[in-house]
Amino acid sequence: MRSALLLGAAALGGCAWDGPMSTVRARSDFARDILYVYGIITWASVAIALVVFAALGVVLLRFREKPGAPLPAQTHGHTLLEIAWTVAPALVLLVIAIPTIQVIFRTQVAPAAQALDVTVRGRQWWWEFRYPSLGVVTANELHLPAGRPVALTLEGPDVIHSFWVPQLGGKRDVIPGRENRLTLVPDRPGEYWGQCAEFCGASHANMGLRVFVDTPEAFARWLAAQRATPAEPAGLAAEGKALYARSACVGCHTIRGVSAGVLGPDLTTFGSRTTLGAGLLPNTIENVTAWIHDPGAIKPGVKMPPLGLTEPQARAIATYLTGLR
Ligand code: HEC
Ligand SMILES: [Cu+2]
Repeated sequence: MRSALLLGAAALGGCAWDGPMSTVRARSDFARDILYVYGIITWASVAIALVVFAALGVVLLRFREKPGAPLPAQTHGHTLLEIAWTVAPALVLLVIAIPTIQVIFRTQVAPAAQALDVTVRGRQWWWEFRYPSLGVVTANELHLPAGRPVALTLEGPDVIHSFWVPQLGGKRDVIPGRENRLTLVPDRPGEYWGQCAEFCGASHANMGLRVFVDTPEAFARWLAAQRATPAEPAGLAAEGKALYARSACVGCHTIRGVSAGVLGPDLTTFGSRTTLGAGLLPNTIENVTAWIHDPGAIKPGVKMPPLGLTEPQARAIATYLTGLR
């Protein structure tokens, strides 16, 4: 009994109505469609369970063995019963199938003409976001304007990932060599958490993302900051920039005007991100210093090698990078 209670408590501990990854608080048309099907299936299951358990209760009570009672009537091949238990499940399936198929088609429609195009590239173990029409590239934190349709093109260079932001939509697979699409209209400003939902290797569990749905004005401000050339750093940050520019970092990372690597996230405005390492840690100088020093100690299997920098060197670069905003 006690272990059952403990197990139950542990399982329920994962439930939260309004957590940052709640599927029952839809914040886009896509998520609302999914929630609608989810609601139908849940309530249909509840209704069926009530009928089944009520029937079970009646049978258990009425047909209990009583001392001296004769064997109850035995039934074989009851045509009406057989028809009933064939038709009833078929009806249940129909009730589930019609809205499900409707929603499948609705969530596959071509994007609206005024939709904002974003290419989402899932990589081991981070996300790249490209806005081809705006000329912006960023990583791990996607900004979208509220109320405007967005057309995501999902692709990737390595293995299969799955893009999933429970309050906005997904899961939709990100498959190398083909383009999947996901179209949605985020309707309320806020911060929404996402997660890769297809096992993709050592740090799959550490492949998170954030979506910031901004008011149109806040989105315009964010966009302007992404496009601006960051101010020339001074002091420790200037030392960091010089160190960065002559380290192997430049082979993997892009910082507009400084380096043009493509294996790792674009760091042009890294300081404007709230998290480090695909949602893993808050983006602070301390954490970035530790990351640069030995990323594998923070994120198992990470595709960024330790580069043998001393702690003060790592700190100088971290100061430079977190100042890029
Ligand atoms: C071999 C390629 C490679 C080299 C060299 C490299 N990195 Fe990385 N870096 C990556 C990859 C890949 C990631 C993404 C890791 C992840 O989140 O799974 C990354 C992530 C990062 C991040 C976190 C970005 C984010 O959005 O969270 C920072 C900061 C960073 N690198 C800085 C550096 C610095 C500074 C150097 C040089 C000292 C460097 N990197 C050298 C490949 C590289
Ligand atoms: Cu994954």
